[in-house]
Amino acid sequence: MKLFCTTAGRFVEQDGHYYRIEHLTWDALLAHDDLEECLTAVIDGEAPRDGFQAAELLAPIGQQEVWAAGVTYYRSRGARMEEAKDAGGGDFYDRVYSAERPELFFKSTGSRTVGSGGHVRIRADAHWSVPEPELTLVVSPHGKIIGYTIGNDMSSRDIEGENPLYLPQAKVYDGSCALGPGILVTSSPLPQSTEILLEIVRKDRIEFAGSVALTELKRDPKVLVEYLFRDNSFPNGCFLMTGTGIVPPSSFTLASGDTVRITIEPIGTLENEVA
Ligand code: DO4
Ligand code: MG
Repeated sequence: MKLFCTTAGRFVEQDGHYYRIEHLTWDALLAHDDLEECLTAVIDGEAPRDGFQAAELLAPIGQQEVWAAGVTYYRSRGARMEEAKDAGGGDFYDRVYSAERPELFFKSTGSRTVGSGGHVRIRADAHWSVPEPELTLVVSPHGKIIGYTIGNDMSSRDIEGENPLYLPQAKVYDGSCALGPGILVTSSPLPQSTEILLEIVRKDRIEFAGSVALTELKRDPKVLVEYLFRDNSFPNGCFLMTGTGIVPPSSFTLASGDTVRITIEPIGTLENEVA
């Protein structure tokens, strides 16, 4: 079962049929620990509705905050150590990779987040920018994982590499986050064999492609959520990106007009052009 936010309203997809949700707001939906049961009850006896195909997708976010975990894959650890070595910060990334406490940082709000089909942005004062394709947890106000979506943690690597204390500027700016296409509603963990695929298309050519499987994710999603909820409340629930395991070579930087395509089956594909 999937949940979508569109210009024509909120839709549940089940077995290829789309049902419109009339009475519950997005925030009210994501407050349900038993979202799957709630949606099953909402569509029970309802007829499928037209309108989904013609509508534009919106980011599946209301008042939730977006947080992110970092250095959760070996590939990210290595890339970060390299980018920060001249600033003397490389060691921090090595240490956080193996520490008990994970790196967690604030990433975005709804206003800075775009949905599939929207434009992500690169900072005007950055000269080395990359997408970060990340499995993203949808978490209820009680800290329960109620679904999954795809996230793009757009990052300015030259800014974070100059000094790790610049991380918030490298990570949080208008259009720095994409979520979508919708939410796969399930409380079951995704299989370890699940793959994250990234394609960056430039002028109709694949400029970079990479993939990683969830077996490479060093941290248990439930433990990441447990750390995030320590002494922190999320009255509307939240999104938690789980980190990137795909990093393009250091010679690569995104350019305006590039298309970033991230696929995680069974969630779908998040596709965004760089403004
Ligand atoms: O510590 C820097 C950011 C790490 C990150 O965003 C990632 O590993 O995905
Ligand atoms: Mg990241």
